[in-house]
Amino acid sequence: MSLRSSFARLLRKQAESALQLQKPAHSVALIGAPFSRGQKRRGVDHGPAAIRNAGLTARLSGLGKGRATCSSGRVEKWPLADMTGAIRSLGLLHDIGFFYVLFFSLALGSISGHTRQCPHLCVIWVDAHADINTPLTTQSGNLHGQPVSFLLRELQDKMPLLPGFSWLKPCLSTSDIVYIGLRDVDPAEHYILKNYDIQYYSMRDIDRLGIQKVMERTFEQLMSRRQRPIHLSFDIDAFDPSLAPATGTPVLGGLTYREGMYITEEIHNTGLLSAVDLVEVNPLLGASQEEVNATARLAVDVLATCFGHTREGAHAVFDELPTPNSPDESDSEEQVRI
Ligand SMILES: [Mn+2]
Repeated sequence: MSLRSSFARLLRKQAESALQLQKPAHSVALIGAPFSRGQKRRGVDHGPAAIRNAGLTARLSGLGKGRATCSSGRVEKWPLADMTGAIRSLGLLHDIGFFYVLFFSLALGSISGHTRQCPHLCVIWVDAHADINTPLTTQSGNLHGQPVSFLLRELQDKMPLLPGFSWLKPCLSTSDIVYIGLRDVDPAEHYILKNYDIQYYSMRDIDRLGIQKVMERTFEQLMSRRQRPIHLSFDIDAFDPSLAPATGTPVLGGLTYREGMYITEEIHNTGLLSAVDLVEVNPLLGASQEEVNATARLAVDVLATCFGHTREGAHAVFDELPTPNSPDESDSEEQVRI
């Protein structure tokens, strides 16, 4: 019996712990938004596919955090539009755990939809850019540099009425958002950050305080009155271009790999992460296939860490180490290859 039965026992044990881990509390739904409007560079609409091809689904499932569901919800039909419908369709998942949204330039729609599901959410915005120009201050005219201004209640008297945006209701206050990683901020954006008292940690602040302090202060700021769901908007250009070259607006001097992973580890550890936008992976902008792959792999690492991968090891498969012998197996021919 010995070897076979211990093997069977081990398998059974693994199956049991796998079943336990399939509690829906950690379901993850993925929505690709192959969308490139709102800016001039094409190719970012291939970002979701590149990230999936880099093994995202398997990686998330492998964390033992339940099923990663690749939603059939591709949102290209609703460019810039209200994502409430898509997010509501994930509402069931959300009631019992995480959902996860993979977007580009659609923070407008995803945050807007998410706030209707979770009115008291807060936003952590990790990006080289503040994306907070108003349509009247933007230098590039790119909508992808403006989404936050549309969302903030305090800025509404500075916003012109634009055709096609009537669905959008401002849903965040300036105290609901914290920026991390800024290093390319336009003058009007700087004015807004300062004068509207928006909390931000530029790369200089990260140099000065260290990433651990930055995360501590971020949570203090957002959770001081109460714990609330977190919407993470993570632009891959927050990383240094040496790590994430395949992106539209790279800026030197970005996050190191370790700083990026620390941010998402800490967010995961709060247990409050409710949705993630991972944006701006652009496979057409890598100088080589290797650059594209490196950027997509980095995105997968960010997302895996959001959902429980840790650098100290994810122990999901084992809740207990197998012991060598029960008494009836003491004479078994357990073999060790030497
Ligand atoms: Mn950016």
